[in-house]
Amino acid sequence: MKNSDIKQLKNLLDSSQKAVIVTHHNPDGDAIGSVLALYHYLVKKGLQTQIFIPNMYPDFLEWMHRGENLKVYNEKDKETIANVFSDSDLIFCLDFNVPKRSHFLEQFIVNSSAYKILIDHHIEPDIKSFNLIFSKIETSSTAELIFDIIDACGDKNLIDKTMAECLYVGMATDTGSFSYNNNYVHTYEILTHLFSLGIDGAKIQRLVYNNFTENRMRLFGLCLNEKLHVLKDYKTAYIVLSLNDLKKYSYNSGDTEGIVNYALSIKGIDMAALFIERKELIRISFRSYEDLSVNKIASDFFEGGGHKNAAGANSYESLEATVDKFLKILPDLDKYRL
Ligand SMILES: [Mn+2]
Repeated sequence: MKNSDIKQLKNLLDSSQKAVIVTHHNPDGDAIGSVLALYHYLVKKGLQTQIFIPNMYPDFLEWMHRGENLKVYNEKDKETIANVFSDSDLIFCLDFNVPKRSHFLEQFIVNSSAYKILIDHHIEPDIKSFNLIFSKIETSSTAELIFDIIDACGDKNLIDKTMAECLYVGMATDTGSFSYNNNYVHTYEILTHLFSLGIDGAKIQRLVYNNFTENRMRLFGLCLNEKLHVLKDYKTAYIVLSLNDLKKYSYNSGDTEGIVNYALSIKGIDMAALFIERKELIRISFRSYEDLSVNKIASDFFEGGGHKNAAGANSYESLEATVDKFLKILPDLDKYRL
């Protein structure tokens, strides 16, 4: 983090009145945790702040203190939203690297003349689209970056228990509860501070992870029992879910979160993929260990991206064609073990 960037941010915070915070489509724990922590900070700094998210977050994040100004994009509010964006001095873009990842909100970001600030940890940020960029790939989560930025602005004392909970959720969910992407000493230094503010780690873990609906648990059962394919020769395991499977278990957004990690947890497997059929596209999640770059596979074959060991992509071919395409990559997998 450059001193000059922090200085610029401090000046912006002092000279601005209105801010908007946005995050990516299908917001996850890090997206929402980061957005809420920053929201509480900006409010404390005296900024009139509005959060917009492109679509609803999953149920297991519902308990977090979201303040009064969080709105989910809605087509019929388009004009009002456009006004808020154009009326705003600052737009904070959190946990995504290119405007199109914010889906419905992209148009408002691109069209607004507000000062655009990116805070993110995905590779290859689109530098042309933002005025000020805080991008750090080697960090556990965007939440961790939010902590560092607040700290660097000299405002660590403004982080309260509510904000600490939000930051903890971001850090925990982006690291599988500190089971991957978890070798940064600094992550634990931050955690020490968050716990000193009185957060209850066990309670948050329970709220975030141990609150499956019966349907979601049974959907996991289906995945592991019937939908999992293991290709030992390629050290690869993958799960394929059709629209019908999802319908049968009354799928809700977030229900498939974490399934792909089970495939990766099989002994001898170092790459896992999850294919989910949606109405208009196939959503793919990739996970891998160590040197195997699933980010590169996602971008080379499916116009996706993310992190080296955790990436996502969309496919506009059929479910079968998409899986076929994936299977054809496997004989050349060693190319991606960098
Ligand atoms: Mn993240």
